[in-house]
Amino acid sequence: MKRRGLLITLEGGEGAGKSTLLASLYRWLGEASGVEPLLTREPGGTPLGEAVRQLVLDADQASVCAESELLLMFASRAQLVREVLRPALNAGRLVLCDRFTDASYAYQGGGRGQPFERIAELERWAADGLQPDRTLLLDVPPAVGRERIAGRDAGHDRIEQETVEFFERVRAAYRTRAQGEPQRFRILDGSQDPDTVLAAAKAALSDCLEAWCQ
Ligand code: Z5A
Repeated sequence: MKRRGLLITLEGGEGAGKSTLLASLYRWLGEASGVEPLLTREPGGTPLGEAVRQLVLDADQASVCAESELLLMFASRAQLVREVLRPALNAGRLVLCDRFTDASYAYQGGGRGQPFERIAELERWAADGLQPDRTLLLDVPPAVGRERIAGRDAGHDRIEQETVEFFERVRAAYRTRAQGEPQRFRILDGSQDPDTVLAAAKAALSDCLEAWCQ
């Protein structure tokens, strides 16, 4: 019988340590599974998605309305699902995705106040109802995340320029989703040191990885 794919997603607020964890987690997943995982991200992951990313995170686009922002995130996602994720999962691959639909519930829903039922409708239609098998939520107080990225040379994208109150709402929405779907989500304390976070991430993935490898 053909092996089905495994979709793992990583979520968290700004400066939660996703990029840091992703690099070591990717290496570990490859070693532990014996196959090369596919690494992708949102917004982005396809030529169209990367162009959308440039546009939607551009700090000079100050007047983007919440509806446009939500639709742009889903335009990138619709393309990623059809061009990359579904084909990879149908081919039985292990996929690690930096953010997915939960980010739209957290940022555009929690942060911007877009109705969750509207996001759910877009999820069914534009994202083809695709659900991750496991989602790791890196949880840090927004003040900690903000402090971490304060001196970054690359500057701050449009969304990173939002207020601490915005990121408190994002965090609350993420936590509510995680609490509502305990089989899929694992909440990791992102304020711990990187080695401890990596160890917690490995433990949080071991059951689904083991089942998938059988
Ligand atoms: N977005 C959205 O609004 N709606 C959607 O549907 C989707 C996305 C999909 C792009 O995301 C933006 O798109 C994002 C949400 C929005 N906007 N915001 N904010 P992204 O994932 O590309 O960018 P990001 O979330 O802004 O990532 P980031 O700021 O680069 O943070 P990070 O990847 O979580 O952190 P990091 O780069 O790994 O670490 C930041 C610093 O902290 C760095 O100096 C590290 O060395 C340090 N660090 C990392 N881990 C630790 C630990 N454990 N301890 C101490 N220091 C640490």
